[in-house]
Amino acid sequence: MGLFDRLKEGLAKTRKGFIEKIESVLMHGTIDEEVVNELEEILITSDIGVYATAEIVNSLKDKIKKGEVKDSVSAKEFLKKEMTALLGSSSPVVLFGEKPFVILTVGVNGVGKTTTIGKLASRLRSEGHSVLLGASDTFRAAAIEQLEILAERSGASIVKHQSGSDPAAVAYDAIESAKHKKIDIVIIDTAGRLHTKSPLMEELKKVKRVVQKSLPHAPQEVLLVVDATTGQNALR
Ligand SMILES: Nc1nc2c(ncn2[C@@H]2O[C@H](COP(=O)(O)OP(=O)(O)O)[C@@H](O)[C@H]2O)c(=O)[nH]1
Ligand SMILES: [Mg+2]
Repeated sequence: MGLFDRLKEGLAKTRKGFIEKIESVLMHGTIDEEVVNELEEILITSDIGVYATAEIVNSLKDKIKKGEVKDSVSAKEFLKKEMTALLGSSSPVVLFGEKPFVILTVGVNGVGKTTTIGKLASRLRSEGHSVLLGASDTFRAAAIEQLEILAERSGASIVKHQSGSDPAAVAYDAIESAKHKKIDIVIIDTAGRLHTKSPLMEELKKVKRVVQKSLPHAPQEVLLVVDATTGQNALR
């Protein structure tokens, strides 16, 4: 096989999705120790995490021993049930403290902070909460316009200043306005920053300090947005 073909084959393997990998292992119909080991490897390499994988594999082995899982069909059924159970179900956001409940978003550039704010705002609105967005990303071009569109779509209010203005001042005004209008939740959008860029990290600290001048226990929640493809390491 030529170099190019080998490369193509290698890439095809990584391209194969998680479900496809599971299916190809279970294709043979039988389920024995070797198949279980292969499944374990897929779970680990798909970033399910060591603990969760051990839990799934151990209960799979247990089911096989008891004869409750005998073939690939019942194994697949079992895996599906087990993994859905591990994910758990979503529960409504619990708000606490004096109104408004303030959520500050942080994360590196382009990770999806603003998009996540839009989704979160829609969900909170659908749960019956009033929401105000603070456009504290005054740095990136069009960041304010992006947030405005998301506010409009989700039925949230917005507090914004001019592009390039002080993010902390926007956050302060957002909270003041929310207090005045008795709004339940404020979500502050911020400019992306790497933890290594110290002036920007200082700016984030300032946002927090200034926010606390308006509402001492705020922000009640800091939402770190990470890229899911980073895997479990993002939590370290
Ligand atoms: N594939 C994918 N793209 C996303 C997701 N969330 C956001 N994006 C895109 O990533 C880009 C940056 O998102 P944005 O929310 O502006 O990131 P921010 O800089 O952290 O605010 C945009 O083009 C989004 O459409 C996601 O979950 N999946
Ligand atoms: Mg953004």
